[in-house]
Amino acid sequence: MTNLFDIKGKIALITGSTHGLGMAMAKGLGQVGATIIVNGNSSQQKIDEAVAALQSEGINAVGYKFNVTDEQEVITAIRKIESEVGPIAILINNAGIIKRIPLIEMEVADFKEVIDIDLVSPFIVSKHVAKGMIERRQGKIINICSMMSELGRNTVGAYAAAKGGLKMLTKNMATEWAKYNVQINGIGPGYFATEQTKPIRVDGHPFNDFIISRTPAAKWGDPSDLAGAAIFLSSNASDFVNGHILYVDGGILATIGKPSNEN
Ligand code: GCO
Repeated sequence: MTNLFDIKGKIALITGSTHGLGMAMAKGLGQVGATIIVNGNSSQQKIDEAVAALQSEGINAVGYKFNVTDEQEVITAIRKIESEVGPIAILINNAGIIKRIPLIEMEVADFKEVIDIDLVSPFIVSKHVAKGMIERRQGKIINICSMMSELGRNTVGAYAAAKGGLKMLTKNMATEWAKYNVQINGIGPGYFATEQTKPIRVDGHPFNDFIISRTPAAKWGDPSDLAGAAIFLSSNASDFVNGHILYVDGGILATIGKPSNEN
């Protein structure tokens, strides 16, 4: 039986992969033989450092700096990647920001910035990568959703609107592109120990205790916990899976939670 999870030699573009969950998925796919395209827009130094970290583990990695919200930059970058490295077989739309501000206090500009990066950019990048995938009749697109694709939380209204929209955009991409043998799915991470969650994860922070009690696995996820889901949705093992959001959340969405006096 061929290895359904084999992605050796496949080229995977992961947006926002210089750190955090993006870097973790880059490592996961790279360690099983995929060629990783690292993307970031903050600094060339961060991209170079991320590429070097992957290469130090024997992973074939190349870095490209471009702004995922700028359609012309995306078009140029995809052309450059596909001529210099090869066809993009796997796209993970991971780049995203969060602004923790109560809606009543949030400036419209802040709201729009979150929507632009977290929802509009996956549309822009997917639209231009999918053109090649559709021509080749093969491709995998993974949109990084969130618990906030399903649930609201104080102060993250713009992020929840974006991630809820990204869930439905995933389903619509599947509706329009699945007939070309392109599989488009989502991964919904629960609460993971990253820089993005550091402010709400420090010991003694009430949210830290809340998440531990609200997660049946009773811990924060480690970014490496996402590798398996990313490999599955990037491989032939998921060729008949489409429009699905795979939650990797330690069980948060499975439960209403329990009172503090129950174990
Ligand atoms: C927050 C967190 C979450 C997580 C993740 C959960 O402030 O609630 O940052 O948004 O990052 O998205 O799935």
